[in-house]
Formats: sequence, C-alpha cells, structure tokens
Amino acid sequence: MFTVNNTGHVIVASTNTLDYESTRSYTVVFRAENSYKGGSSVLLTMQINVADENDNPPIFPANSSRVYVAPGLAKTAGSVITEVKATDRDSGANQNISYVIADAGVSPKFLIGQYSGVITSGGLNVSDGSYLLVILAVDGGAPALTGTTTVNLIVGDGSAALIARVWTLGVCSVMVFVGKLV
Ligand SMILES: [Ca+2]
Ligand SMILES: [Ca+2]
Repeated sequence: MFTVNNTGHVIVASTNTLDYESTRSYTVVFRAENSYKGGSSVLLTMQINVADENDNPPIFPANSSRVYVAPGLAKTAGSVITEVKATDRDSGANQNISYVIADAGVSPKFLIGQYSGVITSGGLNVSDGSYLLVILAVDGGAPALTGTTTVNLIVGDGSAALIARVWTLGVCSVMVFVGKLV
C-alpha cells in the first residue's frame, strides 16, 4: 500500500485503496539499510493518517413517504407536520447536512428546518389536497453531494378521521403513514 522511493519519499501505491470510512490510520515500519556489504540498518515507525474525502452522499431511509395531515394543523403557521432525516457516512463538514425544499410552488406553504429536517406549516394558502414536497439533503463537502426524498402531504378531513380512528385503536403514535390506504 505504501512504498518508499530512493530519495526517501513515501509513495501511496494507489489512492483507490485508501478510504477514511474503512481505515483511518496505518502504522508503517520502514527500514533503511546501508548499501555497503554488512552495513547497518535502522527502523523507522511512522503513523500515516488518512484524510476524509466527501465520497458519500446524504441518504434518506426511504425514497418517498406519505403523510396525512388534518386541515387545522396544516393551516396553522408553525405546526409541525412531519420530519425527515438523512445520514451521511463521512465526517466533519462532509457529513453536516442542510435540508431544503425544492420549491414547486409549495413554499411558503410549507417550510423545513435547515438543520433539523422538521417540516412545518407556513400557514399561507394551504387548502385541502395533495402537496408533493421534494426534499434535498445537502452535505457540507466541497463539492457538496445531495440526497433526495419526496414527501406527499395529503391535507383533508378524511385524514383527520383516519387519524382519530388510528388513535382510538391505539396502534399508532405518530400521524405518518407510508403506503396505500386500505
Ligand atoms: Ca469519506
Ligand atoms: Ca458526505
């Protein structure tokens, strides 16, 4: 993985073999030999640290989700609608994630916390119906990498009835449903 040239410089055989997420440091022992016959030798132990590269994008646990929202909640500014969260295998700034909504006419109806991923109602002109929010997670690397998920918000009285029913059954503690209604 590492070699030394005849001027004493340490050479990385191939950068493809180095990955901060796999191995963060190597302890390498070099031996310098006197070229004369019977000459002495000396050992040098060196720790080589691998720097992190921004080679992992933010990843959401699902490509899409569906959230049913009671109209009263959706139309009240500041109400928490749902939350998204992406993860990133890198370190430091390379794993610091900011969230934005790719605006398709949904802003300022819905807002997202830049670092929290919490989606709240902007309280403006939210009517019953379906809203498709495309959420981007952008890491702090240079260049930055991006992950995407979509959240389909369905605002309507029917959802309120569903939520009430599920609460009555006591099988759900959050108002988030993924998949089809049955
Ligand atoms: Ca990395
Ligand atoms: Ca990253």
